[in-house]
Amino acid sequence: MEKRKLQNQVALFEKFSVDGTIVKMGEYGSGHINATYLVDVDENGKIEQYIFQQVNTDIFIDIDQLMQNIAGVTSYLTKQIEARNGDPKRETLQVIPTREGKNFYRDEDGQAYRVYRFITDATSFDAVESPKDFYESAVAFGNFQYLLSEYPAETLYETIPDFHHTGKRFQAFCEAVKADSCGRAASVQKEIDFVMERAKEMTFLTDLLEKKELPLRVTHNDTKLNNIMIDNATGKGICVIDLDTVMPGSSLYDFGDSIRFGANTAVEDEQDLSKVSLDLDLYEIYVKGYLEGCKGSLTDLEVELLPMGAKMMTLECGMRFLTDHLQGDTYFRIHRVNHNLDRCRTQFALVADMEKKWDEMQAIVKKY
Ligand code: ADP
Ligand code: GN1
Ligand code: MG
Repeated sequence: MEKRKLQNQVALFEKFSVDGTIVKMGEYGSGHINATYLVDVDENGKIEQYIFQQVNTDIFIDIDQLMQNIAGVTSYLTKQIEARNGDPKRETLQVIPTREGKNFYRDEDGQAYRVYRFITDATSFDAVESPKDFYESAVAFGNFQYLLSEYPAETLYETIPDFHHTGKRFQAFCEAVKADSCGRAASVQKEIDFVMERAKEMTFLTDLLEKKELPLRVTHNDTKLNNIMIDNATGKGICVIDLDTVMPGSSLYDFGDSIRFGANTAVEDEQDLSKVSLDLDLYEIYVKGYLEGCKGSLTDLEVELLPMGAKMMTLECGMRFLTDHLQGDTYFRIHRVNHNLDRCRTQFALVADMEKKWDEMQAIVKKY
């Protein structure tokens, strides 16, 4: 995706139904997919803030469908939150329409843009700074799952088909190794071997979903810690953001991806692999919070397989980073040479550590 220049972004922001003068606009956040800006607008002397995004149209093919999903989910959540006397302006994303009443704007080159109300007085963390934040994020992601448990899943479009079908991700990986389009395969043989040694495990979760032994639910599918806003005053997980991948999926994807990102003792792109490990205390805190947030809605098998969710999501994500490295970094935004390779290595180091701590991971789940 080619990012537009900032001065063009100002003109694009003016397509949206916001009345006031833009006083500040700058790049914001550390997502890997969209181009995100924070915009300060003077509205009759009061500064209001908005998130303005150029949505990644290389990755999300059908923005109409993507925004219909988001509009559907956020208006449903608004009702759920109101019924519980919450504040929907802070507890769910709010889409700001264009002046023509559409939920996104497409420019003449086919690039897509949207605006959300900025969630004020809250923080999205790139790493766990206190165990309490991680616990609160678990409750919030569990609660998100719970609030959407009656949502008509059949009305949701699959914005990225087979997003967490690890078996299909593995096939794509094998094709990337074979094609070796950038001539990088020989230099990452160790990482390729790591994947191949686990080839048999790739379809573990999807087999159970296909056999209906695991239920298909409406899930978030990208439950990184920085996709949740933690309220600065109360420390509660106030709002789940980044709803691009809300689709039918498994609760194990949501649980697993949170562990992958948040219970790692190192950041996702750490280069010193000796710093990478699974923090069992954080893992336990998350198990507790997630189960509380889900309010008893998970089946016994889902609970039993939580450790497997963590391992599969970490393995899959590492494999996706490696695939992108082999294909020349066309998917995840990189900020340095070999960035995706570094990200892949942390994921595999974490998988290896989970395998070592497997019995403890299972024992913790049994406790709850
Ligand atoms: P990406 O798909 O690239 O990760 P996100 O939608 O997650 O994009 O946005 C990137 C970052 O921008 C988030 O991690 C968060 O810090 C910030 N952000 C996004 N939406 C909001 C919002 N409505 N209010 C406050 N911060 C937001
Ligand atoms: C991407 O959008 P963001 O940065 O929250 C990716 C996730 C990966 C994650 C790895 C749509 O998440 O699937 O797990 O990077 N999102 C998409 O950090 O591919
Ligand atoms: Mg994000």
